[in-house]
Amino acid sequence: MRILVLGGDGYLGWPVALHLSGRGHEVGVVDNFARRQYDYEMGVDSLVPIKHLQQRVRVWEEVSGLRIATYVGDLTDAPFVRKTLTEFRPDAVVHFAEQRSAPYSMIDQNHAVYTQVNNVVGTLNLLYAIAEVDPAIHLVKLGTMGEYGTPNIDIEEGFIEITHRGRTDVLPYPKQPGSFYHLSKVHDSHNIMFACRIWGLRSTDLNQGIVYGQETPETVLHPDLATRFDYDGVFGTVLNRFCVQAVIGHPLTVYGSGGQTRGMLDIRDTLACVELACDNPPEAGEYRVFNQFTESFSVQQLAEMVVDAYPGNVEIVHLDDPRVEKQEHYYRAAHTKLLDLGLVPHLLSSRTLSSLLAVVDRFRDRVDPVAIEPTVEWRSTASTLRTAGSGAAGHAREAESTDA
Ligand code: NAD
Ligand code: USQ
Repeated sequence: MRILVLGGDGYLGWPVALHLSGRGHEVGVVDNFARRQYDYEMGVDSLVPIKHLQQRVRVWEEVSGLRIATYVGDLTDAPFVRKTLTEFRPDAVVHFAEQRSAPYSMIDQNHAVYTQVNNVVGTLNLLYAIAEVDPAIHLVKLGTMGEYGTPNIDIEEGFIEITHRGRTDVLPYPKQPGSFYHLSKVHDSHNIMFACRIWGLRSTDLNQGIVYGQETPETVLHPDLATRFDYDGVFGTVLNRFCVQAVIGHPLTVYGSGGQTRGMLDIRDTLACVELACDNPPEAGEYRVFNQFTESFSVQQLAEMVVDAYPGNVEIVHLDDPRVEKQEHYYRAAHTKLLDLGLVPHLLSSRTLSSLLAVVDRFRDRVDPVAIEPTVEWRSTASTLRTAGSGAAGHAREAESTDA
C-alpha cells in the first residue's frame, strides 16, 4: 500500500513510518515540526537525542535500502494538504499530526485556541482533501481513550446500544473529555463520522490509551533512528515520567490519590495496531472506532510497579492534583476489536520496565530536574507556568499585555 503518515516526525509517527516502510509499504511522512517548536517554547528537550527528519530518512535509506518521501508543511494549510495527497496518492493516511498534550492545551486561552484550531482545522482540511482527491483513501485517525472520560458504566468501542422510552438505537458513546486537547479529539471524531456519512469516506478512529516505551525493532537499528522521549511536566506521559524520576532519584509524582485509571499500551503495539487497521480497511461510508490499549492501570499501580522494577531506592509522593479529574472511579473499557484482527499485545512486565529504565539510564545526564515539576493548573484560566523566562511563559505574558 501507499501510506502517508501525518505527524511522521513525532514520538509515534516516526516509528510507525519506519515500521510500515520495513513491512514493504510505500511510505511518505508529513510534518510541520510544531512538536520541536514546543520544546523551544517550553525550554525542554527529548531525553533521547533525535536527528532532523531529513537526516533520519537518509539513515533509514542507508540501513534498509528503503526510501521514505517527506513533505514539510502544515495541515491547517488546505492547499498544502490537497497538493500532498494529489502528489503522493495514498491508499491510506495515518493521521498523528495534532497538538497532543492535555497540559499544553490548558496553559491559557492562547494554547487552548491553538490546540483546537490546529487539531480540528487540520483534520477538517484533510477530510475535504480526501473527498476531493480520492474518497476511497482510508483515513486512520489517532483519537484517544480520554474522549470517553471516566463514566460509571462500562465503556464500549465507539457506540452504545440505548433503549429510551421503549425505543432502541445504537448511538455514539457519550463523551466526557478532561481537557481542551481531549475535547479537540471529540470534535474531530464528530467531523470524521459526519464526512463518512455525507461523502462516503472510510475511516478508522483509533481511540488510543497512554503509550509507554521508546524503542521499536526499527528504531534500534541505528542511534540516528531513535524516536523522542518526553518526561517534562507538560509533554511527558505518566509511565515514561515515572521511569525518569526513578533513575534520577526524584520522588514519583502521583497526582492526588493516584486512583485515576487509564488504558495503556506499549509503543510496539501502536505500530501493530496501526498496521492492522491499514491492512483491514472499513467499507466505503463506514466510520468505525477501535479502542487501542491493552491493559489498564491506576497511576498508583504504575508508580508501585516502577518502585518494584528499579534496583535502587524510589519514593512516591502524592502531589495536589493540578488537573480536574476523578481520583477514584469505576473503569472498564472494551478493547476486543484489534485483538479480533490479530493483535498480540506486549503486556507491561518487569522486563519491559527494566529495558525502559535502561534507556533512561543511558541518557540520565540529559535530564533537567526543573522540567519534571507539573506547572499547568486546570482550575486557572491564566498561565500558571512557573518556568520564568521560558518561551511559553513569555508567550502567556505577551498575551496578557495584549489584552491589557
Ligand atoms: P507528537 O507531538 O510527538 O507528534 C505529533 C507530530 O505531529 C509532531 O511531530 C508535530 O510536529 C506534528 N504536527 C502537529 N500539528 C501539525 C500540523 N498542523 N501539521 C503538520 N504536522 C503537525 O505526538 P505523539 O505522542 O506521537 O502522538 C501522535 C498522535 O497520537 C496524536 O494525535 C496524539 O493525540 C495521539 N495519541 C498519543 C498518545 C501518547 O501517549 N503519546 C496516546 C493516545 C493518542
Ligand atoms: N499523572 C500523574 N503524575 C504525573 C503525570 C500524570 O499522576 O506525573 C496522572 C494524570 O493526572 C492523569 C494520568 O496520570 O490522571 C495520565 O496523564 P498523562 O499525562 O500520562 O496522560 P494524558 O494527559 O491523558 O495524555 C496522554 C497523551 C495524549 C493521549 C492520552 C491518552 O499525552 O496525547 O491522548 O494520553 S488517554 O489518557 O487515554 O486519553
